[in-house]
Amino acid sequence: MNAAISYFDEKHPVASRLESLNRWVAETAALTQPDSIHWCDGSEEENAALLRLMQDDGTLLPLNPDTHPDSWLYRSDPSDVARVEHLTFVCSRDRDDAGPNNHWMSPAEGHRRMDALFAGCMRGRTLYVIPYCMGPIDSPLARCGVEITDSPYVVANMRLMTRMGASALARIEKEGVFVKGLHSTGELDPDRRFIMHFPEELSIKSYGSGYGGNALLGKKCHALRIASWQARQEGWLAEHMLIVGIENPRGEIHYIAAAFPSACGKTNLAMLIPPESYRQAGWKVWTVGDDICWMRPGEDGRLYAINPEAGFFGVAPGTSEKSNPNALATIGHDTIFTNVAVTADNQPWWEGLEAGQPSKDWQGRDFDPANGPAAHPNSRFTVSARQCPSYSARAEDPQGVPISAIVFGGRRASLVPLVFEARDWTHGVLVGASMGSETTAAATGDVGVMRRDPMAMKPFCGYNFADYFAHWLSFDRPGAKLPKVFHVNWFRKGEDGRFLWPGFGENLRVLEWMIERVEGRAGAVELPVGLLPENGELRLQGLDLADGSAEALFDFDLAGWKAEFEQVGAYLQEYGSRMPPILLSEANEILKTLR
Ligand code: OXD
Ligand code: MN
Repeated sequence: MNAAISYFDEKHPVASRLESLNRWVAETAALTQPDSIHWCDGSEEENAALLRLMQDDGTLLPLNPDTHPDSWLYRSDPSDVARVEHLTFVCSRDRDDAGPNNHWMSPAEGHRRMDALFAGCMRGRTLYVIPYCMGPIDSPLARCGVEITDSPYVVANMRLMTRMGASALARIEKEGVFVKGLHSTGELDPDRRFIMHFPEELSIKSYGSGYGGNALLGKKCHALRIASWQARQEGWLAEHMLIVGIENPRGEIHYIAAAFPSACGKTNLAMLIPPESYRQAGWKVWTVGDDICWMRPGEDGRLYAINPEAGFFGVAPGTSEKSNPNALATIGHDTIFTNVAVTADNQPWWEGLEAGQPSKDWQGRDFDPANGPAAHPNSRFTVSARQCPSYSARAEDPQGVPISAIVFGGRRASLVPLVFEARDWTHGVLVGASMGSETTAAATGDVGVMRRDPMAMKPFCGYNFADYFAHWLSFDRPGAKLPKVFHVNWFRKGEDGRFLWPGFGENLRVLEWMIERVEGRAGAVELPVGLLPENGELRLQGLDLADGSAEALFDFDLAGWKAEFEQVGAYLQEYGSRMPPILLSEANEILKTLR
């Protein structure tokens, strides 16, 4: 008998009616040699047993049950705390399909390297099979996958971040198609760590990291890299965007999708609490998603979006009663914290929490400021979205929500104004394509370095950016009722190095202007780079801005913009003949006007 098939006996029962799934599990087991196989059903009992197992072996430490019931602390290996972009590959048959924006390896070489790492790696461990669905289980926009992992921490996180277990398996068996994700934490050796994507095979192999972005394969690997490839073939978009509903005093809700690079405030914007005067006037904010957005044109020509995730894997540092009270309320119970510090009474703690004091740092050492921050700058919380007080009633709508505006935004200390609007869809695609932002701790490498991060997808687009921009442009077709496109910059600084804009809840003022523009009720002034709010149309009453800030936020630096567009032109040229000519000419026209 085939060695692979011997994995299906009394000890390793067949658990699916889908032959291709059983076969893949058997082949993987034959390669990785686990002691046992567990098919996850997603039940409460299963979760409780896994949590108990991890508590018993010290993987999870219980937090203060009075202040944070049913919540856990996980301390990762100190070398495994963020995404590893330099070790992340797209293995397409043709190198040009992956594009200059991705590291590439041939599929044969990718499999060879990964299979060598996976050989025998699960000896002494349990192999978990996690069927999951990205998106509401009954949504035509949702897509399914199966992750095989040897990490119970991954199982517990996938349970919070996706619709996982029996219902997902039932959908997979009905559809017969699923993304295959194979993961092992391996020996956590940074020199034996790779995250590889095989988009033509709808498969992922990830070895040597337990960190969320590398190991929860439903998230970045499936819902962005593989899904962006699938979306191009099937006529939709898989984006690194939050989705938020803004309800005005008339009770109308506009849904906005916004792309910001990792750790640039997507979670805060998605959970925004309106300023007091707006609250009194009846404004409300509804959270649909904080990281990923799948959109496709509906019959009425509008774009409809779902959040493929079921939970938040949010950055803890900076989360406070002031910056994001909804997030704090969300993570008050049933939350897994990763790499945060703890107080003397065992509550989770991080820089910017503005309450309590750290006693032990993220590595479990007595806190000593000489060792650096108490919580790792990329420490995280994993929690079900259903716990969020502002969770939208439409978040589980299988048809998704109609999108009124798309927002791009980077972290730019200078040049880029608080807000501007794109003239039309083509200009909007250029605005997204030319996004720049300073790097953050969400990926290993230098922090604070300006880089081009088109549509906040630099680390996540599973194919050539030139083809991706062409795909975006293709949505502008007869009958389309596309959202307006905007660009924001919450991070502009004054000459004294301080942020000019207070951000957080006050960002609603900027969203209000966008909505007024969508409804045709606000004016705009045209500059070469886009449309800016007409004087007085951005509501600033009641906002305590420092003298000159309101002007400085919109200050137009002609020489700076010329330099910016020269760089953007050169950047787009790097993609060669695949770059859509219309994008190059649009950038050129702007440069000419600036000159
Ligand atoms: C994330 C990221 O975790 O973008 O969402 O890194
Ligand atoms: Mn993200």
